[in-house]
Amino acid sequence: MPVFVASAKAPVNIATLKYWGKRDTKLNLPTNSSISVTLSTDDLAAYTTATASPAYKDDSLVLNGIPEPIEQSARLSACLRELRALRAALEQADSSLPPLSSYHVHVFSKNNFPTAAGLASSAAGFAALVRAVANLFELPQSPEELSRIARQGSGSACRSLMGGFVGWEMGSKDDGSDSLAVQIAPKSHWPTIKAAILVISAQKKDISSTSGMQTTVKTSSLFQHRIQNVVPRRYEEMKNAILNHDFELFATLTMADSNQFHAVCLDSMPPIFYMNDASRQAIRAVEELNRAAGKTIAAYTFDAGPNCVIYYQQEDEQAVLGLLRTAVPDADKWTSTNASASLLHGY
Ligand code: 2P0
Repeated sequence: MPVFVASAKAPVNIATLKYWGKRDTKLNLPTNSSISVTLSTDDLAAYTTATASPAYKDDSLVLNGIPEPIEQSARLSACLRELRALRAALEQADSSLPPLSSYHVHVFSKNNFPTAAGLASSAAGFAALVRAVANLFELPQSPEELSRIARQGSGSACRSLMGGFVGWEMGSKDDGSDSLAVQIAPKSHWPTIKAAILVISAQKKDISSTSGMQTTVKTSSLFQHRIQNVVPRRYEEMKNAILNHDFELFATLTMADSNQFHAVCLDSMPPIFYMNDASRQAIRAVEELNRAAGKTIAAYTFDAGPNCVIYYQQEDEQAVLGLLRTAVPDADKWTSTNASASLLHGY
């Protein structure tokens, strides 16, 4: 019996304007728009192969060689359901197409970075899965349209379907049809921006993003201020900073937004701590670097974990990486424990 095969790769994205909070937990509809930069290094990407065959008895997912219980994943089922519906529409329009929408699929995915340690593994994972199955089904949908599906796997996954600088517009519709990712600018627009990643801990985080953000939505008053008064304006400011190549503004907004995201976590009850002492040391090092340079040449940002991402421009690479290696005592250890993923500058 025939087996149909397609593969895809999707990169990690690191938010510079953070997604934190859902207005609909089933559809992953956010309480605010967000912005990210897609990292282009092959070291931080998910690689997925999807196969379909009339011989398969069920859907299955193997992640880094380990079978995952697919039937328990409502998110995965939602993505497959949507992709099958698009394929079924194609088959209805062209009866010569093989009926892949009625076959089960087997999905094999691997990534080479710490899963669930705040390095956006679910973002790359779901983006690669949606792209691979869309390739398998030969779907003509654009990355924006596919981002609507990837969003249902993991919110931040919608931003990993395109490169460069990406916005996720929260949308206003209850069905989520207008909550999707848009490319603000391709990588070629500002190719000199780079990202260094300090892997402070590869351990799985204590509190998942999904449950952390629900605690925040329910309990934080600072969060209400953030989504109503801060993010809408910051989204426009950051977008313009990107379009104008204004690194100082981009960096200042990025750090402010990371700080506010972690402040909102602390304002939740019970409080959520994602950064640790080494994270704070990295912040101090970047502050010191910018002070010494007399201008903002580096921006730190932290997601739902202690690991630090630092954005800088190519021309400042020596200053930025040099200072970090000396000012952050464990940097060499991070580099040597996991050389390809510890200290990266690949955007
Ligand atoms: C972001 N994070 O914008 C923010 C910053 C973490 C901190 O997107 O529940 O894994 O799957 O939609 O996408 C993490 O949230 O959460 C995240 P779900 P997701 O990158």
